[in-house]
Amino acid sequence: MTTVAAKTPGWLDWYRGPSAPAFRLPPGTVDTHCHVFGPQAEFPFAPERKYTPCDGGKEDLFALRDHLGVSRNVIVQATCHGADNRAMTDAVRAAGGRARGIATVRPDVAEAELLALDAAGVRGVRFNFVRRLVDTSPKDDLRAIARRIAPLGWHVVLYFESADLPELEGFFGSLPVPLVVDHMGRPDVTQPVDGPGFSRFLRFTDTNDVHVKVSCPERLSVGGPAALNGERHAYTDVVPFARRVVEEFPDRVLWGTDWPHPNLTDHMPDDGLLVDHLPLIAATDDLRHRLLVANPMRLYWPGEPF
Ligand code: 0GY
Repeated sequence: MTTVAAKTPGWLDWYRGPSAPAFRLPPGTVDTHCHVFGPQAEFPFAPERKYTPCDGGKEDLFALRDHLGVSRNVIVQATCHGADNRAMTDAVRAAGGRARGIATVRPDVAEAELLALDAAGVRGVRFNFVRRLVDTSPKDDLRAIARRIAPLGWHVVLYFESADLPELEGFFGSLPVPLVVDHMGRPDVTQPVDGPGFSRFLRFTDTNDVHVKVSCPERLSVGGPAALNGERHAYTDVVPFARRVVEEFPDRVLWGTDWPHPNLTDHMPDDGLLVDHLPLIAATDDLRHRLLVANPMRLYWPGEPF
């Protein structure tokens, strides 16, 4: 019998009744940042994980995709599954061409496994520097992984805290593959958008041709989901940061829901409200089309019409 581990105390489950967004996503929208958790009985979590989540399997992800009007997903390996990519690749395969994957691999990953991941729809690996999520990997190991994936045309997805960028950016710039950054490099939104911290991130983005996910307002916000004047506007303290990136790098921004929203502790977002955040951060149809359709299609489905 499979032993099912209990959830981390205080764990917040994803929200089962997302509202219908008022904003209609353009046809072909890609959610470039979401995960699957298990289900644990079928895909056990990794022994080295830092948290045990609720289940959030592929059927629930696909139901959310259809509810929101999303066309495609990029499913990012969640740290609770370590380098066991089976839950993620199972979901990518089940999506029948409507999903790509981002894997976690170790430096000694077999060539045959990389090829199998590529065939399943994986297009990159994630390097995670957030210490509450993973034990830090030696940079030599990460360099070795980057060299291994470069011939496949994959990229590296970087997840780090903004305070760590000064120490890491030289290393990031030395990697021989394209770079994608999660959640705008996690800015401190209590600081000015033109202050030294975010300016440094924008310079890093510019210099290294980085793609940036303008995702996770719910994770970055200090003000929280309180609606403004009773309207469906939430997480307004994050808006100036996302808007700045969208306007400065319109051809290199990506969007994602981050469902099932790991490790949130104060509230679980309504994914419909996250969609309604989009017109605030991308003010025109043209900017929204690039953010939601053109940019992710070029990166994850190159050559396919959109
Ligand atoms: C995110 C953010 C988090 C977690 C993970 O893989 C993960 O465990 O990505 C987080 O806790 O900040 O992107 O989902």
